[in-house]
Amino acid sequence: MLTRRALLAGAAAFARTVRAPQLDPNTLARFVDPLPVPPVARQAGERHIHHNPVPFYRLAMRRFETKLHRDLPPTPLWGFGASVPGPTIETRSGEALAIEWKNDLPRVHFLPIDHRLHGAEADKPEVRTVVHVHGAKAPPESDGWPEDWYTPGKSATYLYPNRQEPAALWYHDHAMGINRLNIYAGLFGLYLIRDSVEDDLNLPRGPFEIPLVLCDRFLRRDGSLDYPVSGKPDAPWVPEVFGNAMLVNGKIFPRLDAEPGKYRFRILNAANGRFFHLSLSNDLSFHLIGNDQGLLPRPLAIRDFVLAPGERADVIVDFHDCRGETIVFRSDSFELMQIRVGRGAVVGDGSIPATLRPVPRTPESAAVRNRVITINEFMDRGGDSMMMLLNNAHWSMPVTEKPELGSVEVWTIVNPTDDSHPIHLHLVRFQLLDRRRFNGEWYKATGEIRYGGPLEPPEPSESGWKDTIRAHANMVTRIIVRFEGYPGKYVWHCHVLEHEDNEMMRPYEVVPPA
Ligand SMILES: [Cu+2]
Repeated sequence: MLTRRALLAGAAAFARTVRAPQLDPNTLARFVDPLPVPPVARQAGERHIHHNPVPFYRLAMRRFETKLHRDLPPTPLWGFGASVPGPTIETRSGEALAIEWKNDLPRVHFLPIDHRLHGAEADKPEVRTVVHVHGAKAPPESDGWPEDWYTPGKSATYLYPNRQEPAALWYHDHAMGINRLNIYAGLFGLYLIRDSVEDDLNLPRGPFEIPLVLCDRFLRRDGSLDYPVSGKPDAPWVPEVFGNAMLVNGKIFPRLDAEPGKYRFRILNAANGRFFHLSLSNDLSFHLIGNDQGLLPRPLAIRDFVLAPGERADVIVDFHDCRGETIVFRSDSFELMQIRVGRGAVVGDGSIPATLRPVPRTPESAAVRNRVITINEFMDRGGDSMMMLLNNAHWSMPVTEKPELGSVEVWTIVNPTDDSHPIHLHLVRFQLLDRRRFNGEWYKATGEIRYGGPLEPPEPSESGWKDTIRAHANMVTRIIVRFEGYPGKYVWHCHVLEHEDNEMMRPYEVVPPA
């Protein structure tokens, strides 16, 4: 007799094999949809935490359909609330809040699960979620441990103390072994922390402050999401996904009607694997004012910059001299969004201050330990990437990184692979010390680091506080980290989601000082 679960799985498999043809996004009319801005999350009451009332939010993950472009049929997505990106959480430094993350999703997944991956075995429920706020200094029980997933109908309530400087964080699914599929389906949104120091800077705000959440997807002509598969039916995992349809705030080729004033754009790369290389078609400068973990000491004028998956950029663009112009926001040859600058007078667009906020450099002498971390890639017999590891260790092996609470460590990331990997540590913020080219082939053969270039200081766009760092191919990347926050178990991983789901994630444990 067939169980209900087997019947459902069979139906899902059938739906996957009968595929509509893929969409060529270049056939879509450009810049016909206004840029949507995700709604701000609304408080749902208060919760008492240690006898103190804190704002309470409830965000449900649901299946819904939405149009990604005027001329496409609605796309079935999974998102928070009723939008992708989900509602933006707005909060302030030092003001705690609680969120109930509710799983109201269907019981069958609509994207191809690979049951060979650790944590996604066939005996696990297909649809599982657990939410992590990327960049949050949260206690371990509220961090979204990848194995603390729960199934449809269930929820988890997490407390966020927000004892950290203002920054653009983001929330997303982190469920073991299917995180890449859940995020591809739409389970992500922004989480903005502000404070009075930032308020006093008079940065562009209100209608002049706009989030730009970037991602790429493959779509079918019927509008549905297409997640690529390997071609091996029992092993559908692919090592990377680079979609051909670029979405900004959930729209393909949107248009922003702007005033000829200053705009603050909070940019997030929420893609599974694509690195965006961003610029404006008229070569107008971005005034970079912040990155992952908040404001830089002072603005930096840059013409272009790279954002890897998980990274954020906080930029001001001044359209004052662009009255009547039409500008394209682009990533290399991909057109992401059009900006049509009006001709009217501008009121209340804020300023670009000369200085922003002190970012004291953590001296290397403060470090009590230097941990050397290697990135290891394994190929199958056909030369295809099969798996990537951190320090040659699988997820389930014992914890090896146990920094003491409050201590400072240098992590030296040795990457002899041919890919750049964005490495993210939960809980903490850190600074990039430097990078240095080395001979990856020699290292793989001998285990010895043979440098082939000088020390390279951080790029301007990577100065300041980071929580995700690009470990470039054949480079040694050094970061300095102070393990502030809470003792307990956290994770660190590559933010290329296909890598993360296939063992490129490890636990680490912050231990009380001896
Ligand atoms: Cu990676």
